[in-house]
Amino acid sequence: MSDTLRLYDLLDSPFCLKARIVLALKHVPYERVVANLSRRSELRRLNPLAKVPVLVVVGREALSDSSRIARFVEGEFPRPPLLPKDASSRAYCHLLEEWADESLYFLIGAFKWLNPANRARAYTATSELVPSLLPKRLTMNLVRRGIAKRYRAQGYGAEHLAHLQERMAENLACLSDLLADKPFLLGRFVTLADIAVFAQLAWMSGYEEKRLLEAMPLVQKWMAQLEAVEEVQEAMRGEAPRAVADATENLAASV
Ligand SMILES: N[C@@H](CCC(=O)N[C@@H](CS)C(=O)NCC(=O)O)C(=O)O
Repeated sequence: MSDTLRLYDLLDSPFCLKARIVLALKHVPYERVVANLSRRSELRRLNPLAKVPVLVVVGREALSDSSRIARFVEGEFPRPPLLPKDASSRAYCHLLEEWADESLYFLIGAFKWLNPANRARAYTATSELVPSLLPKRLTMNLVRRGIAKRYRAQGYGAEHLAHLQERMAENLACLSDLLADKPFLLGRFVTLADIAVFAQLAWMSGYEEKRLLEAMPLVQKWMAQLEAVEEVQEAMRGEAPRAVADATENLAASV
């Protein structure tokens, strides 16, 4: 079997960033596939929900969902460990990851797509979604309206932004309290909890609500620490790690 990994990816997706950071920290090389709209049916075959990221282990399986991808990569490439060993810390790590992936994502998605002040930036950041044969602005308008409709179905529109921003401020205050006595969320080492929360807040940093971080020095310090890591910077730019013999051998050995 081939040991090639292929990541269906979008740059302005926090879940893709989470997967890229995990792969980067473990120096696992992969091919990046831009999951633009012309690949929609290809993506749907790999993941019936047509969501990114999807990690394809060529000739073996396709893994969708950033949390599943992270656990697969942890199993195949244990170094450096990103999940705690003991059951209680592991459960706590999982809860923080869920909080990031569900609550924070919901709020930041609303900021990106419902706040008119973010529209130009949202369109630029998401432009790789639109293949060159489609009209960019028209397609982005359709994408935005589709997402706004989903928020509306849950009772939220632009008129609720102030409330959602207040909720984000409360969440950031909790995060700040969690970081008051330790450098990372579970202590001295980076875990998947840090990566999941960081990926969401790094996404928010591209938008007007970045200002909410300014009132949170401990959160800013924690983010700056992660941003200073070269592998994290590469993942943020969408660059895959270069091949490292050790990493590919690791996968091959487990097949
Ligand atoms: N729980 C999934 C969420 C993935 C997700 O929602 N991805 C978004 C991009 S940030 C997506 O592909 N959305 C397309 C859609 O909902 O149609 C994960 O952790 O990977």
